[in-house]
Order: sequence, then structure tokens, then C-alpha cells
Amino acid sequence: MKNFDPSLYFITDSTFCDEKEFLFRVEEALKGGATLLQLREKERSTREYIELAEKVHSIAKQYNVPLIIDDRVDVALAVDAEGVHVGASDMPVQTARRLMGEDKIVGATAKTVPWALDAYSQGADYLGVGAIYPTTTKVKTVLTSVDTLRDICEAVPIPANAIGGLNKDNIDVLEGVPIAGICVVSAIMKADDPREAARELKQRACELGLCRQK
Ligand code: TZP
Ligand code: MG
Repeated sequence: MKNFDPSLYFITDSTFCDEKEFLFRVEEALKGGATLLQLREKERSTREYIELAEKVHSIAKQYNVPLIIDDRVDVALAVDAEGVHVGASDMPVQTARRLMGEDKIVGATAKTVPWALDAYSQGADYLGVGAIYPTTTKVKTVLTSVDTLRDICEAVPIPANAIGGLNKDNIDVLEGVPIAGICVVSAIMKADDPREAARELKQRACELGLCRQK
């Protein structure tokens, strides 16, 4: 199993602020304790995605946090990111794995046990499972129950993270579920103080036994 810490997986959304503010918020999240970072861009051209990924990667490296690129293997390879995340309508996991190589992180979305087993058998290193709660982030998704999340965690030997509408006041619902961590967008990205938001989330997740104790 690859050595990465998915306990506080911060996924970005750059659509509501300018680039300076965006990069500031990303760095603040890392200062607050985010352990894994995903750049998630849906509207940018390939050139723009790569340019932003280079900037984000140089920040992430300063904090030793792996950068995962959403959807786009070409962008991940172009900036030598640590990994890629693929969903149902993206490149198949096994293709992403073949292109990225064995050493890179390949993550996949899974909403059911069969889907999780399939992603695992194709070479996924971790799973994102959700949405656990309704989300305000722009995404095509359906809700996944906590019972299904638990079933997925128990069915596969790779880390599975919960995602969707999670914040420090509602992650208690995950207590006792053998997840590897939580994925959040808005709870950090749109917080008044992203560093403090990341710190509080991490603390709460650790109190609930949801994150690696360091
Ligand atoms: N996949 C399922 S829910 C979601 C994604 C990308 C968005 C999560 O965003 P937020 O703001 O943490 O609810
Ligand atoms: Mg996708």
C-alpha cells in the first residue's frame, strides 16, 4: 500500500475567487493540516489547468502534501503530480493506472460495493465514497448511505474516504465507520478562515478516530 495520508483530504474549488485568493486559501488549508490535496477544475482549458496545477504543486511540495489531479491524467503527468482521481465518466481506473505508472496514486469514486471492488481490482489506491450529505459544490452525484460506506470500507483493503457536505459539526455520523479520512471542499474552501477550518476539522476527525494519529 502506498504511503499517503488521506485523513484530511482537501479538494479545491476555484470558481468563486480570484487566483491570488485561491492560492492563498490552498496554502492556508495546508498550514491548517490538510494531508492530501486535490485540484479539481471543470471549466478550464488544458493549458489553464496545467498552469494552475504547476502553481498549486509548488505550494503543496513545500508542505510535503501529495497533489492529486481530478479527472485528467494528461494534466497530472504534465505537472508530475503525485496522483489522479477518476470518476465514473472519466478514464477507467486500469487505464489511468497504466498511464500513471505503479508509483503514482490513483483514486476512484465508488458509490456501491461492486463499484468499489471493481475499482480496487483495476488498481485504485483509494476510494472516495459519497455524497454522504447533500452538497453545494457543483457535482453530479447521488447520496450514499453511511451503511453503504461502511460496507465499502469492509469490502476493500484500500483506504476509503467519505465525501459530500461534510463539516466539523456533522462528521460525528461517521464515528465507528472504518474510513481512512474525510474529503471536503466547501468546509475549508469557503470558510472565513481556511487554516482554522482545516485545523478544527482535523482535530474533530482525530477525536472521532477518523484520522491517523501523529
Ligand atoms: N463528489 C461527491 S460530493 C462532492 C464530490 C466532488 C463535493 C463535495 O463538496 P463539499 O463542498 O465538501 O460538499
Ligand atoms: Mg471526475
